Amino acid sequence: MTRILYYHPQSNFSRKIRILLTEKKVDFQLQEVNLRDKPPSFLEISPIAKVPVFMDEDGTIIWDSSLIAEYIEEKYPQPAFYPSNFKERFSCRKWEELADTLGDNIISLWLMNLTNNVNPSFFRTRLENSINRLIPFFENQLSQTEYLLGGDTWSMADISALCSFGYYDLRLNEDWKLTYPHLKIWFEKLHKIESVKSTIPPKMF
Ligand SMILES: N[C@@H](CCC(=O)N[C@@H](CS)C(=O)NCC(=O)O)C(=O)O
Repeated sequence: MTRILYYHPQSNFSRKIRILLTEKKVDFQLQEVNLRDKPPSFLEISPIAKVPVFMDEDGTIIWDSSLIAEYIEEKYPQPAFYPSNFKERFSCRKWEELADTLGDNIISLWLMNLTNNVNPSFFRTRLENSINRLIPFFENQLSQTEYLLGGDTWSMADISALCSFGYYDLRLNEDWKLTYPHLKIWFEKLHKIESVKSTIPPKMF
Protein backbone atom coordinates (compact mmCIF):
# COMPACT_ATOMS: atom_id res chain seq x y z
CA MET A 1 0.00 0.00 0.00
CA THR A 2 1.26 3.51 -0.82
CA ARG A 3 1.64 6.07 1.94
CA ILE A 4 -0.80 8.95 1.40
CA LEU A 5 -0.83 12.45 2.83
CA TYR A 6 -4.25 14.07 2.59
CA TYR A 7 -3.49 17.76 2.43
CA HIS A 8 -4.27 21.18 1.04
CA PRO A 9 -1.53 23.22 -0.71
CA GLN A 10 -2.30 26.32 1.40
CA SER A 11 -2.44 24.47 4.72
CA ASN A 12 0.33 25.32 7.16
CA PHE A 13 -0.33 22.14 9.16
CA SER A 14 -0.08 19.98 6.04
CA ARG A 15 3.13 21.77 5.11
CA LYS A 16 4.75 20.65 8.39
CA ILE A 17 4.32 17.04 7.36
CA ARG A 18 5.29 17.54 3.72
CA ILE A 19 8.62 19.04 4.83
CA LEU A 20 9.20 16.36 7.47
CA LEU A 21 8.50 13.41 5.13
CA THR A 22 10.65 14.94 2.40
CA GLU A 23 13.57 15.54 4.77
CA LYS A 24 13.35 11.96 6.02
CA LYS A 25 13.21 10.71 2.41
CA VAL A 26 9.99 8.79 3.07
CA ASP A 27 8.05 8.19 -0.17
CA PHE A 28 4.44 9.34 -0.13
CA GLN A 29 1.68 10.47 -2.42
CA LEU A 30 -0.15 13.75 -2.00
CA GLN A 31 -3.94 13.63 -2.09
CA GLU A 32 -5.48 17.11 -2.20
CA VAL A 33 -8.70 17.57 -0.23
CA ASN A 34 -11.36 20.11 -1.21
CA LEU A 35 -11.82 21.84 2.15
CA ARG A 36 -14.91 23.71 0.91
CA ASP A 37 -16.71 20.51 0.06
CA LYS A 38 -15.05 17.65 1.94
CA PRO A 39 -15.76 14.30 0.31
CA PRO A 40 -17.40 11.61 2.48
CA SER A 41 -14.39 9.33 1.89
CA PHE A 42 -12.17 11.94 3.59
CA LEU A 43 -14.59 12.48 6.48
CA GLU A 44 -14.56 8.74 7.12
CA ILE A 45 -10.85 8.80 7.88
CA SER A 46 -10.74 12.22 9.54
CA PRO A 47 -12.99 12.59 12.59
CA ILE A 48 -11.73 16.16 13.10
CA ALA A 49 -12.47 16.90 9.39
CA LYS A 50 -9.15 18.69 8.92
CA VAL A 51 -5.97 18.19 6.96
CA PRO A 52 -3.39 16.78 7.28
CA VAL A 53 -4.24 13.10 7.57
CA PHE A 54 -1.52 10.53 7.01
CA MET A 55 -2.19 6.98 5.86
CA ASP A 56 0.84 4.75 6.30
CA GLU A 57 1.69 1.80 4.05
CA ASP A 58 0.08 -0.68 6.47
CA GLY A 59 -3.18 1.32 6.50
CA THR A 60 -2.54 3.11 9.83
CA ILE A 61 -4.41 6.43 9.80
CA ILE A 62 -3.27 9.43 11.84
CA TRP A 63 -4.71 12.92 11.99
CA ASP A 64 -3.40 16.08 13.62
CA SER A 65 -0.04 17.34 12.42
CA SER A 66 1.75 17.01 15.77
CA LEU A 67 0.57 13.41 16.20
CA ILE A 68 1.59 12.62 12.62
CA ALA A 69 5.01 14.21 13.21
CA GLU A 70 5.53 12.16 16.37
CA TYR A 71 4.52 8.96 14.55
CA ILE A 72 6.84 9.67 11.63
CA GLU A 73 9.74 10.47 13.94
CA GLU A 74 9.25 7.19 15.81
CA LYS A 75 8.88 5.09 12.68
CA TYR A 76 11.49 6.85 10.53
CA PRO A 77 13.99 8.19 13.10
CA GLN A 78 16.70 9.52 10.75
CA PRO A 79 17.42 12.32 10.38
CA ALA A 80 15.96 13.27 13.77
CA PHE A 81 13.68 16.29 14.06
CA TYR A 82 13.05 15.95 17.80
CA PRO A 83 15.91 15.80 20.32
CA SER A 84 16.44 12.44 22.03
CA ASN A 85 17.01 14.03 25.43
CA PHE A 86 13.70 14.16 27.34
CA LYS A 87 13.99 17.78 28.53
CA GLU A 88 15.09 19.05 25.11
CA ARG A 89 12.34 17.08 23.39
CA PHE A 90 9.81 18.63 25.74
CA SER A 91 11.17 22.07 24.90
CA CYS A 92 10.81 21.24 21.19
CA ARG A 93 7.18 20.25 21.72
CA LYS A 94 6.51 23.48 23.58
CA TRP A 95 7.80 25.54 20.65
CA GLU A 96 5.82 23.37 18.24
CA GLU A 97 2.69 24.00 20.26
CA LEU A 98 3.35 27.77 20.37
CA ALA A 99 3.87 27.81 16.61
CA ASP A 100 0.69 25.80 16.01
CA THR A 101 -1.28 28.15 18.28
CA LEU A 102 0.02 31.04 16.21
CA GLY A 103 -1.10 29.19 13.06
CA ASP A 104 -4.56 28.52 14.51
CA ASN A 105 -4.96 32.19 15.43
CA ILE A 106 -3.93 33.33 11.94
CA ILE A 107 -6.46 30.95 10.36
CA SER A 108 -9.21 32.26 12.67
CA LEU A 109 -8.30 35.89 12.02
CA TRP A 110 -8.29 35.33 8.25
CA LEU A 111 -11.69 33.64 8.40
CA MET A 112 -13.01 36.50 10.51
CA ASN A 113 -11.65 39.06 8.06
CA LEU A 114 -13.39 37.21 5.22
CA THR A 115 -16.76 37.15 6.89
CA ASN A 116 -16.79 40.46 8.74
CA ASN A 117 -14.36 42.97 7.33
CA VAL A 118 -16.24 46.15 8.17
CA ASN A 119 -16.55 46.37 11.93
CA PRO A 120 -13.68 45.50 14.22
CA SER A 121 -15.01 42.96 16.66
CA PHE A 122 -14.09 41.94 20.15
CA PHE A 123 -12.97 38.55 18.84
CA ARG A 124 -10.80 40.04 16.12
CA THR A 125 -9.01 42.25 18.64
CA ARG A 126 -8.52 39.27 20.88
CA LEU A 127 -6.96 37.25 18.04
CA GLU A 128 -4.75 40.15 16.95
CA ASN A 129 -3.56 40.64 20.51
CA SER A 130 -2.80 36.95 20.87
CA ILE A 131 -0.82 36.89 17.60
CA ASN A 132 1.08 40.05 18.54
CA ARG A 133 1.89 38.63 21.96
CA LEU A 134 3.15 35.32 20.55
CA ILE A 135 5.48 36.61 17.83
CA PRO A 136 7.96 38.36 20.18
CA PHE A 137 8.63 35.04 21.94
CA PHE A 138 10.03 33.71 18.66
CA GLU A 139 11.94 36.92 17.94
CA ASN A 140 13.45 36.95 21.41
CA GLN A 141 14.60 33.34 21.15
CA LEU A 142 16.07 33.86 17.68
CA SER A 143 17.96 36.94 18.84
CA GLN A 144 19.95 34.53 21.04
CA THR A 145 20.12 31.33 18.99
CA GLU A 146 20.29 30.44 15.30
CA TYR A 147 17.41 27.95 15.53
CA LEU A 148 14.57 27.77 18.03
CA LEU A 149 16.13 25.08 20.20
CA GLY A 150 19.66 26.46 20.04
CA GLY A 151 22.27 24.18 18.53
CA ASP A 152 23.31 24.20 14.91
CA THR A 153 20.41 22.40 13.27
CA TRP A 154 16.70 22.88 12.72
CA SER A 155 14.06 20.82 14.49
CA MET A 156 10.32 20.24 14.33
CA ALA A 157 9.94 23.49 16.28
CA ASP A 158 11.47 25.43 13.37
CA ILE A 159 9.37 23.54 10.82
CA SER A 160 6.12 24.32 12.65
CA ALA A 161 7.06 27.93 13.16
CA LEU A 162 8.16 28.57 9.58
CA CYS A 163 4.85 27.08 8.39
CA SER A 164 2.87 29.43 10.63
CA PHE A 165 4.89 32.48 9.54
CA GLY A 166 4.52 31.41 5.91
CA TYR A 167 0.79 31.27 6.49
CA TYR A 168 0.91 34.78 7.98
CA ASP A 169 2.50 35.96 4.71
CA LEU A 170 -0.24 34.26 2.70
CA ARG A 171 -3.28 35.43 4.67
CA LEU A 172 -2.32 38.70 6.35
CA ASN A 173 0.84 40.47 5.17
CA GLU A 174 4.63 40.38 5.40
CA ASP A 175 5.00 43.37 7.75
CA TRP A 176 6.31 41.21 10.59
CA LYS A 177 9.60 40.96 8.67
CA LEU A 178 10.13 44.70 9.13
CA THR A 179 9.46 44.57 12.87
CA TYR A 180 11.28 41.36 13.74
CA PRO A 181 14.76 41.23 12.13
CA HIS A 182 15.93 37.96 13.71
CA LEU A 183 12.78 36.16 12.62
CA LYS A 184 13.28 37.51 9.10
CA ILE A 185 16.88 36.21 8.90
CA TRP A 186 15.85 32.79 10.28
CA PHE A 187 12.86 32.57 7.90
CA GLU A 188 14.91 33.48 4.83
CA LYS A 189 17.70 31.07 5.75
CA LEU A 190 15.24 28.17 6.08
CA HIS A 191 13.73 29.06 2.70
CA LYS A 192 17.01 28.14 1.04
CA ILE A 193 16.14 24.50 1.81
CA GLU A 194 14.38 22.81 -1.13
CA SER A 195 11.61 21.12 0.92
CA VAL A 196 10.75 24.50 2.42
CA LYS A 197 10.99 26.48 -0.83
CA SER A 198 8.92 23.98 -2.80
CA THR A 199 6.02 24.02 -0.30
CA ILE A 200 5.41 27.78 -0.07
CA PRO A 201 1.61 28.10 0.04
CA PRO A 202 0.28 29.41 -3.28
CA LYS A 203 -2.22 32.27 -3.51
CA MET A 204 -5.42 30.59 -4.78
CA PHE A 205 -8.13 32.25 -2.70
N1 LIG B 1 -4.57 20.71 15.07
C1 LIG B 1 -4.72 20.34 13.67
C2 LIG B 1 -5.23 21.56 12.89
C3 LIG B 1 -5.44 21.25 11.42
C4 LIG B 1 -6.16 22.39 10.68
O1 LIG B 1 -6.60 23.38 11.28
N2 LIG B 1 -6.25 22.22 9.36
C5 LIG B 1 -6.96 23.19 8.55
C6 LIG B 1 -6.11 23.56 7.32
S1 LIG B 1 -4.59 24.32 7.79
C7 LIG B 1 -8.24 22.56 8.01
O2 LIG B 1 -8.23 21.41 7.60
N3 LIG B 1 -9.33 23.30 8.00
C8 LIG B 1 -10.56 22.85 7.44
C9 LIG B 1 -11.73 23.13 8.31
O3 LIG B 1 -11.55 23.56 9.48
O4 LIG B 1 -12.86 22.94 7.85
C10 LIG B 1 -3.36 19.86 13.13
O5 LIG B 1 -2.32 20.21 13.70
O6 LIG B 1 -3.35 19.09 12.16
